[in-house]
Amino acid sequence: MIRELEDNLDDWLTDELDNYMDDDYLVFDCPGQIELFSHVPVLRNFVEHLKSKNFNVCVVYLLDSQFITDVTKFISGCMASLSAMVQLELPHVNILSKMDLVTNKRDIGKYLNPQGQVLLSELNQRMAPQFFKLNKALIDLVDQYSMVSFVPLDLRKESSIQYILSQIDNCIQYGEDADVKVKDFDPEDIDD
Ligand SMILES: Nc1nc2c(ncn2[C@@H]2O[C@H](COP(=O)(O)OP(=O)(O)OP(=O)(O)O)[C@@H](O)[C@H]2O)c(=O)[nH]1
Ligand SMILES: [Mg+2]
Repeated sequence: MIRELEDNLDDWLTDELDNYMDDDYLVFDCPGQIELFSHVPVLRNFVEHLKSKNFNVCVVYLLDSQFITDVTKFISGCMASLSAMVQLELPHVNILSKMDLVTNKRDIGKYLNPQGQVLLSELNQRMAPQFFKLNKALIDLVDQYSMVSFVPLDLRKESSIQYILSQIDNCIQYGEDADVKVKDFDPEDIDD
């Protein structure tokens, strides 16, 4: 039964994707349930399908700014992002969203480019000693990958949106083909 559903979905998706042209830019807003990115292969299969259709795919992972109100929450957000990175194996942009809700932006740097030792000491201050070893193991994981950093998104600011778009375009190399296309090339122009 599930196999049949998956086949129907594949057929539907194949038909839908055939409607798009080479340089179309598609955005899929995925549901927030983390297990879809960490435990079950459904999104991985979806991505493979897109890649088989020659789409350049990039993950844009949004973490709410409320996650930086508490270092323990922030670490869980980093872990969820890492799970998606490992599971999907795609170019990946992490975004700290809803920045309009952050009133004190003074310490924001430590969350945008997290330093393991700083996070570890804050985590340890918040938790009982029996968790120190676990905290160290978690932070080591974030540090080892040294891939977890965030770009802030403030929807009120055009420049913020433009910056994020440029990061994503860079990841999927959107527009790069356009740069090298010489459609109207006229050999006679070469002498000018
Ligand atoms: N202030 C503010 N609110 C936002 C922003 N983006 C979304 N929201 C609000 O936050 C609430 C939750 O929306 P999202 O964070 O997009 O989450 P969702 O899509 O409902 O849920 P999942 O994607 O499944 O996690 C809604 O009421 C949105 O209007 C933002 O940039 N700033
Ligand atoms: Mg959503």
